[in-house]
Amino acid sequence: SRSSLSYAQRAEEHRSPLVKKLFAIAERKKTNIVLSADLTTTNELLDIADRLGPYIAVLKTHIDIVSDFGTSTIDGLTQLAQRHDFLLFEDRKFIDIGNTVQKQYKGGALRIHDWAHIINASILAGEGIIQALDQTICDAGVSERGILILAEMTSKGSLAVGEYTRASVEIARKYPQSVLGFVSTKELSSHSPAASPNEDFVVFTTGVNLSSKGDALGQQYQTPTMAMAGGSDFLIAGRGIYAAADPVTAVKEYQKAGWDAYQQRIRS
Ligand code: S5P
Repeated sequence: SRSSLSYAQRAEEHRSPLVKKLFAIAERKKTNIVLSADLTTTNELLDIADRLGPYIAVLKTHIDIVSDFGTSTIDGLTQLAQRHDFLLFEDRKFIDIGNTVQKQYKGGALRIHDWAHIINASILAGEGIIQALDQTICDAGVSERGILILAEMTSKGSLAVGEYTRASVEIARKYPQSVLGFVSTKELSSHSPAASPNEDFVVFTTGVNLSSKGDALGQQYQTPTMAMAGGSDFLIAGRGIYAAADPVTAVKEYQKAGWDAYQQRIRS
């Protein structure tokens, strides 16, 4: 099955240039860690991206929480992504009607399409949102842009379950040009009946922490080992890394845990 293949094997067979690049980065740097860099000033964000960049495959941002956001934020992130060989994922969680999300993605104050390789979106509003983002990506003719559908959420009482999650997978299948996969707690497509044999969605799993089970506001964690065993491909960790006493030591621990679990999976 897909989860016993290496990133290199999947890179070779994947049709998306962006996924090929993502898997190639993972192999080169021996990391499946996505740093959720939820810092609130440009200096702090760029500083953590520079120090932890060598150990991660993707840097995930919430660019709207950066209080002094500006051109230097984007230029800085873009330069660091090149220097340290990682991709940029803006965790904007688009959720509106198609016409609105096109404007939020392509223009506005944040210019997300200009700099973020990966974005995510929810299907609460139906298929039109994915159709809209797909159209923007295809029309721009830039190959290194893709969408993850937020098919589940890690917070307590999340309503993104069952039929909603199944619908996320069905919609993803209709937009192979732009939808790379999912943000979910586990691999989803093999549980769904219509899976075609060469389908290969990438699974990003958030709510990953080595030492905590959750926070006071409903966040729920699993460990890197649990997530990889569930078919995850990339592990998103935030406070477990950037809020540690020594973030460099912490990111190396997550990198090792994620990579060991990956190697165990492809060997079994
Ligand atoms: O279901 C989700 C989806 C996301 S993208 N649960 C999440 O926690 N996230 C995001 O992952 C969240 O917005 C935050 O940026 C990160 C988790 O951060 P941590 O500090 O709890 O690891």
